[in-house]
Order: sequence, then structure tokens, then C-alpha cells
Amino acid sequence: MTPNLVPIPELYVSWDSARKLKREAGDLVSWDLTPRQLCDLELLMNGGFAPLTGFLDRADYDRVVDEMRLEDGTLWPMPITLDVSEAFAEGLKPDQDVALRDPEGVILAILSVGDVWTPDKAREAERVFGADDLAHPAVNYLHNHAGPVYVGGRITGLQPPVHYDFRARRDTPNELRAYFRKLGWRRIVAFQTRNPLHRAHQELTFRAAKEAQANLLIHPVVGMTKPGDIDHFTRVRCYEAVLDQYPSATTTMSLLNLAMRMAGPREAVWHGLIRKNHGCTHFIVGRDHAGPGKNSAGEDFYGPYDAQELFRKHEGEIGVEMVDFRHMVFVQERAEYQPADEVGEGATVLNISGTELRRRLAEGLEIPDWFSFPAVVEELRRSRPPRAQQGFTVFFTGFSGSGKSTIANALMVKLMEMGGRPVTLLDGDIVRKNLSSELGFSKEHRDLNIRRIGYVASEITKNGGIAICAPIAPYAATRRTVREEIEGFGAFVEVHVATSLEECERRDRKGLYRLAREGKIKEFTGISDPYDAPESPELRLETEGTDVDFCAQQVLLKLESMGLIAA
Ligand code: PPS
Repeated sequence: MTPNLVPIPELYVSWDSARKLKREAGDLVSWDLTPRQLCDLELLMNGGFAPLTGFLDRADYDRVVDEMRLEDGTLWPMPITLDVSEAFAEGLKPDQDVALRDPEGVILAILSVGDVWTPDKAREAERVFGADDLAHPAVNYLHNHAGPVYVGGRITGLQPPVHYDFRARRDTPNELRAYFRKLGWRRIVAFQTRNPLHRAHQELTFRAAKEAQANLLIHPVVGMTKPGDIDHFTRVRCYEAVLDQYPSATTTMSLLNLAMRMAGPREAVWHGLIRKNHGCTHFIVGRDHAGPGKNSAGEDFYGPYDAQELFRKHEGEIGVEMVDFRHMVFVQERAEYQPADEVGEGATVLNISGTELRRRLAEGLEIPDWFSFPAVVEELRRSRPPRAQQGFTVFFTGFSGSGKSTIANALMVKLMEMGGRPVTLLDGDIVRKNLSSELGFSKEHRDLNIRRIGYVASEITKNGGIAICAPIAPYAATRRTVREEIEGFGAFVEVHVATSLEECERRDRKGLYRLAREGKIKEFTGISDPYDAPESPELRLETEGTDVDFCAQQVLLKLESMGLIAA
């Protein structure tokens, strides 16, 4: 492959036009971009997603979903769509201009509206991600986060999104192309990653550069990765810590503000196209590239080498050569890393999986030198203290009158008695007085209430405190959203207070069940509104015939077994 290092077309207008358009755009209907849309827009505007010129219109979308191709036949595996609410979509007309704003309200681009349609999300999930299964992060996103309507249309770029972090490490496709041109790099192999680099990665990238006789671009994703991943601030500090292990004359690192979908094979092809746009000639595809983890039946969504297979099939069209690797393992006798398929018989193979690494970090255990670099481990330990020092959330859910608040109170007192971390109780009634006083009990309002609780709990967890929540939280999807938000910062311990409806009604502490039965309270959980019992909570408490103290003890034991409080 020869690199194409001439500038790639961007969607930005000149500085002068942008200034003028921005002034006029103040009067336009505007859409506040979600974090994912913000990432997509940046790569659309700077040519990272070339040849796309905007968010997909319907014909392009349909063919991308079904055949991985745009309407004109060009290979493109990922639907890049602008999802909006029904209310917003209602007023839109074809060719209307819409101002796209960042979270601070700055207008970044103008969208000239093309098609507006309601997609079949189940079909998108099946075709693009291989299964309509909420265990897949992108399918979950599609059903539980993305708006119900898509708006296609061309983009006029006014300015790139502003980043305040690691500015010197972020490059547009044209900046990287210019850099390669300037240094005379003609063969460039890109390494994509969403994890810190350990010794296996170093070996793999060295080998790839040697094999391809190419310069190396370490190109980590700092946009959106898999929920639960190590945050990009920590990762970039880790990357910087290992960069001096690489020869600076032949290697460089640049950060990519991509929102990953974890779509395995399709994602690998997409990553290849993006790297071609950034001036690369080769791309490393390893084992389980952009893998989403297990499906709801506990099996892998994709085979470990499906991504390599699909990439190979389309290599010519992608325009980037694949450097494929088997899983790298450490061979003790040779004291070096080797691809698993090259290891001789009888050799002792050592390996620490991602899960095992997280466990060791969480429990403050040793991480051996053969696995990682001391500077990386130090950085990881700094941002991930052992679990017993991290923040966490205990989230009680159950019917009204099930005993949530009483147990939550007892737990709070016991945790405060132990000391060490600040404890906050977000009880249903307290929250409704202080945070959600204007809300009722419709589905929409309950969701909003729980999301507010989740937000406060995630902030508490992030900052090393203990949040105890005790709302009814009747909807599984909303609880899951809250879990995802919190698990980015610390543990989420769901406790189902499983007192039966009959028992709650028999107790009827607040007299509400009687009123609900008489129809005087509408939408009452369990009587005239649904409750999704948690399928696999961390703990289920049977309260009938047991006292509060015993229930609180069970929660403490659970927290202890999870390493969240010292034994
Ligand atoms: S939710 O669904 O999670 O937002 O509910 P939550 O914020 O926990 O509020 C539940 C408390 O409000 C009282 N209440 C009702 N509950 C359920 N359905 C209806 N329609 C309703 N109307 C008022 C009730 O006292 C709940 O308190 P708890 O502590 O759960 O008994």
C-alpha cells in the first residue's frame, strides 16, 4: 500500500464564513449534541469518517445496515446517525438548517436536514451488532439511550469541538498526514487501543512494525469506549509513561476522539477506514478486536478472530493492510512474549486477563513485572485505589412499604460507625422532597427521578463516598442505566428488598395501598403500575420473618465479600 498523504477534504468552511454563519445560526432551531454525537461530528468534520459528508440519510442507512455499503456502493460498515426525540423531529422540514451545539451551547456545525425517519432499531441491532441483545453495549445504547427518530443531512462545519485535555496529543487526519509527510514516513502501522499498554502490547506493536517494515502510530481511543473501561485521563497518563520504551524516531502517539460501538468485525473494518483517513497504510487487528464481551446467555457475541476474517475479505477496498496477531502470551522459560500459536509444546504460559488485572488492582495485590511496566502500574494504582478505599453505591429497590428505607437507615448508621468514608442516604421520600419535588409518578417522571438519584450517587461514588439509595425504582432499564453510570466510578450493589406485594399491602404503613385500591391514588406501584423485579441483583433480601438488623447485617456481609469494606 502506498500512503495517500495529500490533505483529505474536511467539512469546515473558512474562518470568515464560519463567523458569518455562526451569527446567522443564532436564529435557527438547534439541537444539543449528545456525547456520542459530539464524537461522531468531530470525525465527520475533520475527515476521519470520509467519504461521509454528514449524518446518514435513509437510503445510505438502510444499505449500511444490510450490506455495509453506502447507497453508491462504497464500503462503510457503521451507521453514523443523528438520533433525536420525537418532539424535536416533529417540526423539521427537508432542507431546513439546524444548528448543532456542544454542551456549552457553542454552535459547531449546521445540519441541512435530509431524511427524517423512525428506524427499526431491532433490525439495526440484529444486522449491525449481530443480535438484538441488551448485553451488547451498543444495542443497549440504541434502545435505552438513543432517541427514537433519525435525522440525516449534510454538515457544514463551523468549528471543531473544544478539548481542554491533552491538546498537544490530539491530531486531525490532516495533521497526522502532514506529520508523516514531514518526517518522510511512508509506511505507517496503526495500533488501536482502549486499554492501558502493558508489555504484551509493546511486544505486539514492535513485532507489527517489524513485520510491516513500517513506522508505528499508537492511536488510542479517548472518545467513548466500553462502559466500565479505565477513564481516558488515566490511560493517557499510562501511555505517556510507556512512550519512552519506544524509539521516538520511529514511533508516535496520537489520541482519537472516536465513540466506539464495540461491534467486533464491523468495527474492525470501520477502524481500518478511519486509519486510512489518518494516513496509515497498515492496521493491527488482534484477538477479539473491539469485542463487546458476553451476551445475555453468557456466550461471546463474536468469534475471537471474526474481525480478522472480515477485515481480510475487504482489505483491498479498505485500502489498509491488516497486520493480524494471535493472542500474545508470556512464555516463562524464554522470558518473552509470543503469539499463542507460536508457543512450543510443554512451555509454561503465563497470562493475566483484564478481569484478573482489575481484581488485583481492586484488592491491592501484586502485579508482576513480566506483565506490565512499574510506571503504568503505579499510575493505575493511583487512580484505582483498592476497593476498600473506593466509593460505591448501594441501591435498594422494592415495593413501597417493603422496608427499603428502614434497612437503608440501619445500614447508613452501621457504615458511619465504621467510619473512613462519608455516607449519604438518598431515600425515596427525601429525594422527592429535595430533588424531585415537582415530579409525579408517571413513567417519565419516575425515570427522571431515578436518573437524578443515579447522577447524585455517581458523583458521590466518583469522589470516594458511599451513596445509599432507596427508591422504588420499578423499571429494570432505568436501574441498568444508573448502574452503568455508577460502575464507571465504583461498585454498584443492587439490593432487592423482596417483600411480597401481599405483605406490603397487609402492613400498609402509610395507608397508601388502601387508597390505591380505592382508586384514590393512581399509578401505584404493584397495584396499578408495574414493578420489574431485578433478575440478578447483587443481593436479595427476604424480609418476612426477619428483623431489620439482620437484613442490614446481610448487606454488610455482602459488601465485605465484595471487598468494599475491610474484613
Ligand atoms: S419511584 O418510582 O422510584 O420514582 O418512587 P419513589 O421516588 O421511591 O417514591 C415512592 C414513595 O412515594 C409514595 N407514593 C407512591 N409510590 C408508588 N406509586 C405511587 N403512585 C405513589 N404515590 C406516592 C410512596 O410512599 C413511596 O414511598 P416508599 O418509601 O417506597 O414507601
